[in-house]
Amino acid sequence: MPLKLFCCDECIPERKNHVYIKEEGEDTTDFLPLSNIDTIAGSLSERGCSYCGAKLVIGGVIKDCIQMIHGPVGCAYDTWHTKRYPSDNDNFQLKYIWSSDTKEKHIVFGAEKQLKKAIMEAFQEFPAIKRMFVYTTCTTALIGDNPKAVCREVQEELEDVDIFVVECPGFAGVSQSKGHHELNIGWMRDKIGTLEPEITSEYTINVIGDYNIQGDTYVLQKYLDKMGIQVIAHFTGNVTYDQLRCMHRAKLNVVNCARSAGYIANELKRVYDIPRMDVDTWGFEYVKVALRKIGAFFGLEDKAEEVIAEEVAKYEGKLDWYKERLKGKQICIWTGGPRLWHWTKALEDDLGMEVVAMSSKFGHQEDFEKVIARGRIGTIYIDDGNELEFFEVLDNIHADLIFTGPRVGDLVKKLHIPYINGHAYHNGPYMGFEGAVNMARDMYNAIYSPMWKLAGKDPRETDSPMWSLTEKDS
Ligand code: CFM
Repeated sequence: MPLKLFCCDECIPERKNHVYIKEEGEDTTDFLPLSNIDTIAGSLSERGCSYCGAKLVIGGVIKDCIQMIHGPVGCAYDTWHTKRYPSDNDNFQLKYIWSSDTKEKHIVFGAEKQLKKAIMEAFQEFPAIKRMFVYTTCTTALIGDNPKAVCREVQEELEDVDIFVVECPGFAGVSQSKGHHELNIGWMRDKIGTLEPEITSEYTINVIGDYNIQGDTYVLQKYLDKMGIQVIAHFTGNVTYDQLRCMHRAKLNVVNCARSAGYIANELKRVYDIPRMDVDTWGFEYVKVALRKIGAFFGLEDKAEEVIAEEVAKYEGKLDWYKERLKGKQICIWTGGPRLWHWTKALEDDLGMEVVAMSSKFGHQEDFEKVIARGRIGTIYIDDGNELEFFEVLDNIHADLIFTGPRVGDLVKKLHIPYINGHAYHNGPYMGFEGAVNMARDMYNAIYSPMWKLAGKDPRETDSPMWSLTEKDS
């Protein structure tokens, strides 16, 4: 049971149960690090809140609705414009955010009237938009507001609008994962089955758990179009509110991010008997498998092979060029959870890289089962890691590159280790065949950047060419 207590965690020894190093012969039925439980007091967690999981990750991606945040204005601001998920309607969802802007007096007297006023104003200012998401936050949940009643009232008054309320106060659950769950279950309960789609193909699917990060959805859509498959809804990349209401009409649910959206796939199975098929849409070899699985389900094997052959012809040579230069490089993946198991073996198999440390903010037991099964011996697996632990990891291993968020990324850059945005990507999309090449290109550019030769130089050193130049000039 190779648990590890980092030196920096001596005063919080419970952290030992969250760090695991895989040994030869170990299997996940013997041991898993603890996950999806409260952050230990004293550990500076990287996790997000439940509201953030609902709004920033899933609901905020929808391209044609008003995003009304019922709470103080900061909750809206902090989840506005920070995630790169474009849309084909000129990025409406990235441009705007709305807030009921609750203040002290609303905490004392209630904020429902304030919410109604904000909703009415928003619909008036954007008369073409008839759909809305309303999110609760810590404050408005604590004072016991009833936003559902407010929204029912508005719907009766305005008639042509449709509003969905997510009860996702930040304090609910232990991480953003709770917000994913709330939104999945709420949407299933309130909205799925309330509209019928136009069916244009006998092969219909939902793509679940893909958020069009820098265009991922467009890549997948292109392959599926070529196979003659109709996507009823992408949950939730480049999707409309009304498309998501029609998810009950798909014959198959294809699930990529099982963590954030496995719930809705399970509910669609339970209620509508739609089968769930889990795939990996990142990774050159994994995408082949994904397309073959979808093809096999519908008897479209030939179509899948055609798409694969066409894409491989275009991109395999490029990937090989990067593989030559990236093989043997050691990297860390410190993101939310699923990308650990989607990426680790893909990077090893496609590019010959070695993933030496992985940290998941909010993965559950099943995510650790998957990542440890797919990961290497000797790799460090961390649940809910904190910054001090990250620095200690870097003292103990060699890393050529780190996939993480901009905050930790900027810190590791100070250690002269390149980082790539593992959440919103550097220059995506990263999904599909072309995405695998983009990811390899970004890694290559990061690792081989000539900037690293300068980064270690102190201009005050007398032998530094930069310094001597300045001295001569003066
Ligand atoms: Fe799924 Fe995601 Fe992720 Fe995620 Fe996230 Fe994300 Fe992530 Mo950042 S839905 S769980 S809550 S793949 S925002 S697009 S990158 S931590 S590993």
